[in-house]
Amino acid sequence: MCESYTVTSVSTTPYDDQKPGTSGLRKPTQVFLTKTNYTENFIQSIMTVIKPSEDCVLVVGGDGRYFMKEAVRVIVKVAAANGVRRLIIGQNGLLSTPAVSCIIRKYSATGGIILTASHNPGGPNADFGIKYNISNGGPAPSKVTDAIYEVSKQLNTYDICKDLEIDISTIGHQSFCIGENKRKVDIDVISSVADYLTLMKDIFDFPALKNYIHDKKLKLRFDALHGVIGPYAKSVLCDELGCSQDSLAHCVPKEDFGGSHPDPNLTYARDLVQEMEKGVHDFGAAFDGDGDRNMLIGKNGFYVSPCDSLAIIANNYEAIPYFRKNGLKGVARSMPTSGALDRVAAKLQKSMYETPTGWKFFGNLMDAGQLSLCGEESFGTGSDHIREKDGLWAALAWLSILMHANADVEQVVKQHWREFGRNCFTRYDYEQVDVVAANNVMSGLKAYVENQSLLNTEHTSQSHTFVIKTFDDFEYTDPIDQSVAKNQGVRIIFGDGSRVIFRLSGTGSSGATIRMYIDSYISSDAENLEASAEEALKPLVEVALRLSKIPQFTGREAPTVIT
Ligand code: VG1
Ligand code: CO
Repeated sequence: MCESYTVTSVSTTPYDDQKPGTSGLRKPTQVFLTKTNYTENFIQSIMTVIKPSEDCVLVVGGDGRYFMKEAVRVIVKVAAANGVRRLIIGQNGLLSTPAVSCIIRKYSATGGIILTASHNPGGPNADFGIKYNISNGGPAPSKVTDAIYEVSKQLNTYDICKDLEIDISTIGHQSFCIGENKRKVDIDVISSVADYLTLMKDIFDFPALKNYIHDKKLKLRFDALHGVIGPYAKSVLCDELGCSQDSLAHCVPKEDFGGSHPDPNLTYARDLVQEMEKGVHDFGAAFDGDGDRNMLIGKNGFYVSPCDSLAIIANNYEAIPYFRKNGLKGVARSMPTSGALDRVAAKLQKSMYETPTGWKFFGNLMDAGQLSLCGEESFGTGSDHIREKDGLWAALAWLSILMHANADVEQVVKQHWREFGRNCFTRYDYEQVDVVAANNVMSGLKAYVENQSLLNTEHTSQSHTFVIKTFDDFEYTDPIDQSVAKNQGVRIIFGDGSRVIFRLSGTGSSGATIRMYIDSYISSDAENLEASAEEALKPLVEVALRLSKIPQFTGREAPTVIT
């Protein structure tokens, strides 16, 4: 006998703002709290699009932020009413984004719903988010998110099992009977960490890493910024690799991430940088709220740019058992990510793909067996072991490289520059800019794309002269399904290979965020190879600001964040 629940159809009013951005629907938490049925509507829209069949299995979990548990409750009730056969839920609702991807693939699930606004702050006065992933474990492609959005704009009713309440705090199995024909729904609450840990042990040589850390007396510091990675970091570092508990910083997930941004960059993960600067720890890593991003820091605070990190992992792929076994099929980077990877791909004679911003664009290539390793400048690195970027994976990849090279972080990075030259990279973010001003910046740039009047013109700053060779709006045709993504960022490429890119963020929850990306190449024999990247980038930054007129249009003298 199983407990029975009835399905109620509730009438509702559609919303016109439930359009998923670069990575899911992200809004101020207040929107979810105060707009009637806002969550129910969106979950119903997902259900209407995926049309759960009798073998539909969904994975559900999130980064622990405020409102997550409430959202899990809603998902259980609406999914059960819509015919989902089985739900796999992380204990207490906690699952990192990479873990969701891993679990979808491992159990051949139909998809998953991830409750996170990733690196955006959390709490009643910050952000919440909901993201749908498909059966390959990756973020839903645009055709799916567009369909969800279309449904959401016309939704008049949602189905719900109002009284179905489940316990998500205890690992175990529960079954319920739904509706008149007693359709069965199975709910499995699983360990947040176990499946992901098994996968990591498959990819990396844990016993060797443990010995290496022990023999070299390495001191590690992993900072979870109070996001979901805490329990994963504890399990991997302390329980498996034998590190002491003081390797863990901010590793207890909090609903408001302790009041700060769970964003692993030099600004918001300042604490880690300061700790590393003391010279006590050998290797440090910080992760974002949902655990898919990583920032890596070496001894004495040596910073590894995410673009370099990707290129260095590619060049050292044989240090990672998974790649040794499966080979490196091809590599990819998002368009604004620096060209450091391109140089490695050329040396290794591997295919290199340049995709629009957002992890969903890597999925098809991976599914087709053409892509093994990819990354984004936004502190995202990953491989085809799952279909999301993976913060902890990146840290373990680096540990494997350090072990293989028997060198420290700084030595590995500098050796790479000496071999390939150095792509200095920076990103300026202008957050919460007036939407009209942001659009003016972009239309000004697009006018240049239209009329091509700046082609071959010279732009000088601090005795550097840059000649514009390409001024375009990036467009991408997926090599696998031929789908086309237009308007993916205005790109200016100069004669020396340096690049400047402008685009508007698709993950903010209010106002507009302008991102300006600068990628400037220093050849391996240059005197300033190891000098400060900031200095090296100055001339190009100045040219970029002049061309885009960001200060004039936005009234901002300086960006909100520089990474
Ligand atoms: C940003 C980054 C992008 C990343 C996305 C999701 O998008 O630039 O590279 O894939 O966030 O990351 P946008 O549209 O704001 O530039 V996560 O860790 O927030 O899911
Ligand atoms: Co994230």
